[in-house]
Amino acid sequence: MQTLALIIPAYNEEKRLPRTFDLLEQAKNEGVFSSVELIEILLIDDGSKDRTAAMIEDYQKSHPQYRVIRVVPNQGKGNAIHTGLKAAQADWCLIADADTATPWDQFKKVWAAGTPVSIGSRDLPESKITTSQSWVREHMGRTFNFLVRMITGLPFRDTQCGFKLINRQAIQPFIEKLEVKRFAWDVELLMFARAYQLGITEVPVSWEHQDASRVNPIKDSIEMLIRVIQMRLRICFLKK
Ligand SMILES: Nc1nc2c(ncn2[C@@H]2O[C@H](COP(=O)(O)OP(=O)(O)O)[C@@H](O)[C@H]2O)c(=O)[nH]1
Ligand SMILES: [Mg+2]
Repeated sequence: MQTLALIIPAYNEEKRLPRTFDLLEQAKNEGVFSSVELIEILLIDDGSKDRTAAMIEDYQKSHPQYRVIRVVPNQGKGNAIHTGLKAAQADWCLIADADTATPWDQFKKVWAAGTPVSIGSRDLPESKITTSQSWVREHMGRTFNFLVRMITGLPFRDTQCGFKLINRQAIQPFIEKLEVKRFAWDVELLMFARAYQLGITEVPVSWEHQDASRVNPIKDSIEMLIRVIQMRLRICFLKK
């Protein structure tokens, strides 16, 4: 049986993580992960200023599968995910946000896609958005994805959903080349996956917006766009 690791980046998530852990335990009991052997749950605490790491360590006493890796100081979501991908031992890594905006049962859909990289999407006809984000955030997201398609030629409607299944072996040839430490990390990984001819599927998932976002729709979107343009230039000169 193939093995699975969960990778959850966490920045100041002391308040949102307990619900995520409850939902995860519930999903495990309901057999959401029965097609794989779930061997590790890695939380990457990215220099949080609250009790995130201590809270996970407490939880770990009764749930030994959970493990916290601390990055100090805060370096960004992309860096946290790269850290998790390098630390994981499993065949597959499911990257998920700390706020369970995409319910755990959506794992079945990305798993069924069967490609080395399968990305959850909030912008396909079959995606199901149960609680929307604000008009501004939704349109910033759409515009960002439009520009990503224009600049990179990637065909995806939504590169930024925090729910992605990745075959660990398949990304080994380029994992050390990933450089984008903050929120545009997804676009970089997808550009590398395409350059290395990995199969990528965009999978419609359900999504429920959670409050208390750590992403600033204006400042972070501008930074992300600059990164995407830099990546586009860098990937032109990519040597395998
Ligand atoms: N490691 C790390 N994770 C972050 C950072 N900022 C946000 N995250 C994580 O990224 C995920 C998505 O963040 P969230 O605030 O829900 O963003 P949104 O729902 O996309 O607006 C959560 O798991 C956060 O803890 C950061 O600076 N470092
Ligand atoms: Mg969120």
